[in-house]
Amino acid sequence: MVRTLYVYEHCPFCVKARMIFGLKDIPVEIRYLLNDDEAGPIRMIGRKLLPILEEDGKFMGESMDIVAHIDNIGKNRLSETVSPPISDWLSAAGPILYKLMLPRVACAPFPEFATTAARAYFVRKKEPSCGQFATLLEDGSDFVAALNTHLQTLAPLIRSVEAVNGTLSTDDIHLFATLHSMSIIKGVIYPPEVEHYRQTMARLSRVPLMDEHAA
Ligand SMILES: N[C@@H](CCC(=O)N[C@@H](CS)C(=O)NCC(=O)O)C(=O)O
Repeated sequence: MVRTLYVYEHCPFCVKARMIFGLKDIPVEIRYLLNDDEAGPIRMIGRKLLPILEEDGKFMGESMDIVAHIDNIGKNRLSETVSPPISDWLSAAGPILYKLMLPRVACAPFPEFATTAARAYFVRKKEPSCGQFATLLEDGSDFVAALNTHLQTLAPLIRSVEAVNGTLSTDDIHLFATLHSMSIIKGVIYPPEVEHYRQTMARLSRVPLMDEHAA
């Protein structure tokens, strides 16, 4: 069966969908769409939202639906046991992360921004909800400090570097996607347990971190 996953490199939801293929060693072709390509996703699922999985000519949106669908193939399913402190940690990190990540993503050399028009589309679309990127880039040091404090509280929650709760679960999908987004922010200090976890998950899921583009 031929499977194609349409993604943006920076997108945390796309990271979630990509991860399950790596974790389960299931082949998939990754295709990047330009950020201003509205017609493609709308033709596939009726709205401009990635990730989208194409399987035998059929299309599926929603990252966690894709995760569940691929997880149902073969052995080694994700555990259904999740840990409330992990979702609490993620909810608290989200608002800080958002304002730091989006302006940095907008400057990175990702395939979804291969044209000037695609990059401009992203900025135009995200700035209204997030604030002027130039201003956010000028001084984010308080936000970075807040993120670093928050990361200290994640370290004791990591039970294994191969699975945050000891057995792979959707908590790993959500947590790694957030750490992946964080990786584009320079000055973030990862406690050793978190560093080991994010490097291990990048390897196991075959989704590279964005460290090299950190700004
Ligand atoms: N609930 C969706 C959310 C997906 C989502 O928000 N994707 C973003 C990219 S991170 C998107 O395609 N937004 C439209 C845009 O960027 O124009 C999922 O989990 O797949």
